Amino acid sequence: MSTEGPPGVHPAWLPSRATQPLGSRRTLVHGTGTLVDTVRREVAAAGAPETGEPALVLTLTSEDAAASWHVGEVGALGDEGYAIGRRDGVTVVLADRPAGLLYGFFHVVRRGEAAFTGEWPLARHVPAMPRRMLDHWDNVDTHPVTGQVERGYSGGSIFWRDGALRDLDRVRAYARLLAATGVNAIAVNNVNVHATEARLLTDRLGEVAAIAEAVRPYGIRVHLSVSFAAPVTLGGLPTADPLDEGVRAWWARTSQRVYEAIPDFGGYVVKADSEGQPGPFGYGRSHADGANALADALAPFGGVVHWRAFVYDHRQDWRDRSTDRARAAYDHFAPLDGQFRDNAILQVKHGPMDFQTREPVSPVVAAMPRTKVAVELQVTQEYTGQQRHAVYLGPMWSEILRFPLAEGADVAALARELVAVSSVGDDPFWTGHPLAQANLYAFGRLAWDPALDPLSILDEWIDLTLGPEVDRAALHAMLDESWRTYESYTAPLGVGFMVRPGHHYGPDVDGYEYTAWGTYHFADRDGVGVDRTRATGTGFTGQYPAPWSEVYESVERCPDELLLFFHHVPYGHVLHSGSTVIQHIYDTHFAGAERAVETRRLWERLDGQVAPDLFARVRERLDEQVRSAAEWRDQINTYFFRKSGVPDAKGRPIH
Ligand code: BDP
Repeated sequence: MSTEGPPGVHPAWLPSRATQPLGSRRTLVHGTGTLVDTVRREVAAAGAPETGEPALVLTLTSEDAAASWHVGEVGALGDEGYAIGRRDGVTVVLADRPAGLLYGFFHVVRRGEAAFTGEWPLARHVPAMPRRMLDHWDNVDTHPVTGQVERGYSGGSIFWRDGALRDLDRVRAYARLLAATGVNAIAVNNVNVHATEARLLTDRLGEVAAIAEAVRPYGIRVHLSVSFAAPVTLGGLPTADPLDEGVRAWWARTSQRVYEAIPDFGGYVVKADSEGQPGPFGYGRSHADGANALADALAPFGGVVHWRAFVYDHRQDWRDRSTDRARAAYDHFAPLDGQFRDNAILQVKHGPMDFQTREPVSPVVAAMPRTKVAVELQVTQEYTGQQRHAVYLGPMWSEILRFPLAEGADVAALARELVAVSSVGDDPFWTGHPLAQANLYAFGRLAWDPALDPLSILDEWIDLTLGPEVDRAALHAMLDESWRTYESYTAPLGVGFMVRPGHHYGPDVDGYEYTAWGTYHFADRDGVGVDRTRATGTGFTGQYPAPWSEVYESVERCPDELLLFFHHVPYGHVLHSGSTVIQHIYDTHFAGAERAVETRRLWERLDGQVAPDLFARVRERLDEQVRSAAEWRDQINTYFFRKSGVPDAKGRPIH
């Protein structure tokens, strides 16, 4: 098995170099099962010798070889956990189940030489989230508006080309990369299910089975986005009413066939009654009725339905200030708490709007204690620079996961699962911008352990991908603050959607201001921001538990970075930082665009240290980032100068 990945594809964080520390050391693997065999193949591919004293032992706890390692001390390791320690010159990985052994193996790879030095007691590692999932928004065909991968910035799909399933070598290499981060589930197709993709559930099911077979050796299960209208469009029934017996029987039969083809199939992902997708509202039913119908069909086989909470009216009247898209998910779903089946998981975007650069955490995450909630992030950088801007999202996600939304519980504790929209395509660098790989890597690592430091995760990625000798300081200087840098030259203080409509790249302050999408900033000559207070606004702040309902309600207590998300304030309003809103806009936009220039300068230090094609690709993207950041700076500053008439206190050029 090649460890470098398929030809023409740039190795990502698991080139053979990463497994080199194993190459000179004898390794013993004890246990049986598909994933144990995968570990054996990995060890062999790393070139580990077959004779001599073992330096690494990977064993299931049920094997005799585990007996001398005080297994009892670390307690149960579950389906995916492992324990790792080192004694008498031998590193040991123990796991109760084969998947744990695989994750333990990748732990050794991550640590490199350090896994073979010193002595340390057994330490237990179990994932915080039982499912760590990536949703691909891939179409089989190329869609006339959204292309083949919706919001994809890395070329075409790794699964399909020209309407047919591709050679799956690349997918096998992808599964290996994902397993090394801890991801254990993928949904293979777009949540907006078009006619061709709908058939993956029925007559094209063989393609899904082939993908499942390709990723299975790395512990990854396959899920499928399905259309709520499938009983009508595929089954020829007169209705898709979730309470109709014929409809329920159709889902049961169809799901049975899926499991005959793919015994470890994960389940369905559903976007219903949202942005034109069909759903239970069309039949006068609730979203619990809708989700439960599919959950019941999957339950006999152990499958789950991921039901998305991204449900809102995208045909709003922009003149009506009482409507608020931020409220929609909570308004639709919070009253249904307790009504969802055990195998129905409500998939909630991390913020109340739509993956903006800065949003508060969605109040839905704390509002449904009797419902299993998955938090959804976006690895693909739809609103954060589209893989043309170097933006490391680890710090943003870490902030979200650690946010203490409910009394005594942060988001990571409230969520049962973490899901993200994938950023991978058939691009030679996997993610378009080579540095965007770090986001994919960080997603898996944070889903495994949300307490990890995102900057240490970045170090892991640098070591594994670019090697330990590269100018790490330059990379940290480029990436550590890059999310905040992007925020500073784009939309200020929690205001969102100042992007060009449709493709969402580049500035267009009023692009969505007078449209039906519900994404407003309400800038006028006196002020800017959305009043979401209970006192005078949309009442959205009331969806939060204390203390956040009060913190966000209060213009004095609201954090600066979310001020315009929650309040409409005059341009002269003084922030906690001491600056006025208008001066903050000017200052951050000038500074952000300068930091983009600095980022480009820092990359030059890596010339000669990384592969020339990789170096060139990043350089080309940085040129675009610098251009785009200047464009953002000029348009945002000019817009607010013309609206407010307030000149820049520092006298810089604004037209
Ligand atoms: C938005 C995207 C759109 C997706 C939608 C979703 O612009 O392409 O279909 O989210 O999550 O951010 O369903």
